[in-house]
Amino acid sequence: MDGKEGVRKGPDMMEIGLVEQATVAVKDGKVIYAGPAENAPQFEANEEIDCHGKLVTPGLVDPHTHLVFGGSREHELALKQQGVPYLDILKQGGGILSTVNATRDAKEEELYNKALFHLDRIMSYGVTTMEAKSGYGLDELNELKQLRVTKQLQKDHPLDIASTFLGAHAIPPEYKDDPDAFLSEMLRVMEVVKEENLAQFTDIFCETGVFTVEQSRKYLEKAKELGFEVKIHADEIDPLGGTEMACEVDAISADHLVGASEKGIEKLGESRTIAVLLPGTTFYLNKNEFAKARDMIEHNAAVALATDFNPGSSPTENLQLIMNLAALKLRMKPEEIWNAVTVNAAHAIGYGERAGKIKEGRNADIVIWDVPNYLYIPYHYGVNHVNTVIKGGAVAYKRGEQLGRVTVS
Ligand code: IZC
Ligand code: ZN
Repeated sequence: MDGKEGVRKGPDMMEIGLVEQATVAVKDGKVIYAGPAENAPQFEANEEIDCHGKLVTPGLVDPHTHLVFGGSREHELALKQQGVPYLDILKQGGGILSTVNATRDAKEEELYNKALFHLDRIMSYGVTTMEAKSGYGLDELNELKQLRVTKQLQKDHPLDIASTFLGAHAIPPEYKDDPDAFLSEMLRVMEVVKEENLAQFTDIFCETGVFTVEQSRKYLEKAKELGFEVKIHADEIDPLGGTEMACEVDAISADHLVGASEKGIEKLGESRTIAVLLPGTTFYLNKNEFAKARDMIEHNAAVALATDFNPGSSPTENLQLIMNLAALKLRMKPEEIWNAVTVNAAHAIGYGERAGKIKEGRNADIVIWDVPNYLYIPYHYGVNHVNTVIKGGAVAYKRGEQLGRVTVS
């Protein structure tokens, strides 16, 4: 249940610390015992939850989402069916830029209510800690607006949320001919983000038609000078060499990596950079080539998995579905998948010492599943297996009971 310390790289991803016939005891929101039932001390329990025949795991961690946005992009589905590539839709002013328009038009309160709706749904699938990126404002006013919504949600919602400034997500029409000037402007905004403590991480979309590897490297180096840990959207669609660069700048995570080169994969194994893979996006972009998870693990990389929840390339809150895709499309083993959505996912967002494990002294972030064993979830797909989500010792979601916090108009 606890197992090896630290991030789990390569063969260590097979270690899950499984305990059969376990007891978990919780007091004041913290785990005070986790281990074999037969070794558990006598507790005076106020409340007991019978988990016979059920699986109990740490709360899942979703380390890559674009949680706060206006509008939706269902009209792009028809374009996708006609075979129009994602980057072409963006080039024509759609895609990310269509969400930027909708986000700029939305009031803070609308964004808040919409994100809250999605957040409740994310938690209902077993997630207790996650990351949320900005990146649909692309100017000071609207980037800060998104980040303030995230900050308010951090205060109001039981889920723990790590915040990432993704001002460098696309080139807005105002800067179409001068991406370098746009990046300079985002570096200026980043200083405000730092002063107002609105994000722990900085991220950039390094991709054909967006930002080059060299632009991204410079931008992330500056972000580090400002005191941010850095992340990168790398080699998602075209293989540009972003994976190597991410390792060279010591990014905490490099995300997507579908087109990672052999050299990039080797570097992941030698660095502390965690490979955050997003097979839901590859599936939803209708691609045949998925990230080379097996090569990465064989080269001793630490792999994590995330939904990439966003209105364009991955409209799903369901991290369990990502676990199924990881099994079938990334050929990851069930043990590796569990580490990728718990321990490694937590490390990818700086929560390695706080989330991803059921461990004495830690917050009691626990999921009770309606399944007989841990192999079952990567196998039985398309439904929600959660029975109960416990966050910080309190029941935050229970199957069959409405959360009912908000209505979305
Ligand atoms: O809104 O399409 N890839 N950013 C980079 C995204 C996907 C989100 C989006
Ligand atoms: Zn993303």
